[in-house]
Amino acid sequence: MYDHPIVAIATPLSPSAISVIRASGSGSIARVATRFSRARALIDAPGHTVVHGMVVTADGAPLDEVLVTVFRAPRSYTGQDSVEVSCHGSPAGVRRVYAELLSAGFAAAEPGEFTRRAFLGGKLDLTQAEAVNEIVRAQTARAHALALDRLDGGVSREMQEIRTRLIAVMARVSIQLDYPEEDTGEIVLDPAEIKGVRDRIVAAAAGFERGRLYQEGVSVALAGRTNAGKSSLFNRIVRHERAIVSAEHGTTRDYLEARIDLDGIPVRLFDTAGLRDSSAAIEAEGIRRSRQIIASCDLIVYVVDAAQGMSDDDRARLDELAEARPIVAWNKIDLVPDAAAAGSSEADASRYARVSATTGQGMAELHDAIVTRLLGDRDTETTGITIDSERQYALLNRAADALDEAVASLHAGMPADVIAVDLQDAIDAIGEITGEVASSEVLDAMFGSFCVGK
Ligand SMILES: Nc1nc2c(ncn2[C@@H]2O[C@H](COP(=O)(O)OP(=O)(O)OP(=O)(O)O)[C@@H](O)[C@H]2O)c(=O)[nH]1
Ligand SMILES: [Mg+2]
Repeated sequence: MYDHPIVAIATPLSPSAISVIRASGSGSIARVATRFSRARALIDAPGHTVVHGMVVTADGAPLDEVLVTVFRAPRSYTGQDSVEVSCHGSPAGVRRVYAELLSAGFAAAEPGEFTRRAFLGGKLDLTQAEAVNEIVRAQTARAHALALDRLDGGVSREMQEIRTRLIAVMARVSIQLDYPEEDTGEIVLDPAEIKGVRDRIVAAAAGFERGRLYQEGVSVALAGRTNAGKSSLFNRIVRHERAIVSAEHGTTRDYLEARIDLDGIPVRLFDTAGLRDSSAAIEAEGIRRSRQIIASCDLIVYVVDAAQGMSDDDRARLDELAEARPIVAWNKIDLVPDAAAAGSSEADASRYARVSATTGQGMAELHDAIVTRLLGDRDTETTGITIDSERQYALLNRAADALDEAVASLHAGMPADVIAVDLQDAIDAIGEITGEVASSEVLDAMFGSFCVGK
């Protein structure tokens, strides 16, 4: 099972220098050879070599000039015989070559099927398989580097160590269960030992918050009254005259969005319509939409016109938003260089920034305030592993809960079989993270989210 020949287009279908069609499974090399001008050369090619030739139809008509890379089992990504056909990157041409391979008896690959085969063939564990997908989806260099570390097995190693320690504890409980007559004393289990493993699991789970941040990114909204300089700040941050700026109040109607990279965190930055009571229908609608955006963002930068000072209106809006703990940007500081005293008695650097969208003054401080807030306490431990997968996070929590139960049972003097149940649950949960224990439903759900051809 899972070794029938499959094929997929592995690169996006848009005009490009080269596109890659990938095939794997038993007999895949011979099958490609039935549509290749130099069949013999391909069939005889050693693994990790490249054969030049033409893809041809069953009747021998040429379709494209290609390079075929040959991989022989078990030295391939999937562990099976595989080929990668590098064609010219014309979407129409790539489709013709692909169709020809289907007619040669290949099945179309399911999403993630290559990686699923790699997992089943013992080439990767589940954390590494997920890392493959995370690498493909990474939006910033930092997210990419973190995912690459997971592919290297950082998470796997930590999970193996945790599981080994739990199994050692379990072995002692099992002896007690199997030979109760041998030793009538208490179980030789130290709650502190279980607690130690539990803390390690919790630390790994904390790495999820960090992983999420870099992989999924966050949304940040610029909010404030009309004319405070939100659009000017937006343009300055995205380094592009993107939003219309004018001295007229109510310039921005629809909110604008830009994607930026803040120290490796992928950020969706929103410029919004200035908040004021407006009877004009279009502006009122823009404000309504902007409020929705502001409410849904992870972080709000509230822009105050420092030349005007903080108005009662600003104070009311800030009260409304208090729960979100907005960062307050005092803009137009170039007009009022001494305005610090006027505004922030609490000169807390993470909550206030004095900036000028016009001169660029204070932008680095604003940047730092935003990044500090986004990282919060998430980046305190920079050497720890990061986790991006909800699946892994849920399993870590399940394991930690089970160990909490085990510790509580120990303290309550429960019998060994009760403690064994919780220990086993924790061991299974950690085993599911790496895939040592995995059902086909888990695999279906996981690989279904991959790209075809990965
Ligand atoms: N001197 C000075 N003027 C600024 C600064 N930032 C913005 N302005 C001016 O303030 C006016 C309003 O700027 P915008 O960026 O359009 O303000 P906004 O908050 O987007 O306004 P709405 O879209 O109406 O809500 C423009 O005339 C800008 O040139 C600044 O830092 N210093
Ligand atoms: Mg604006």
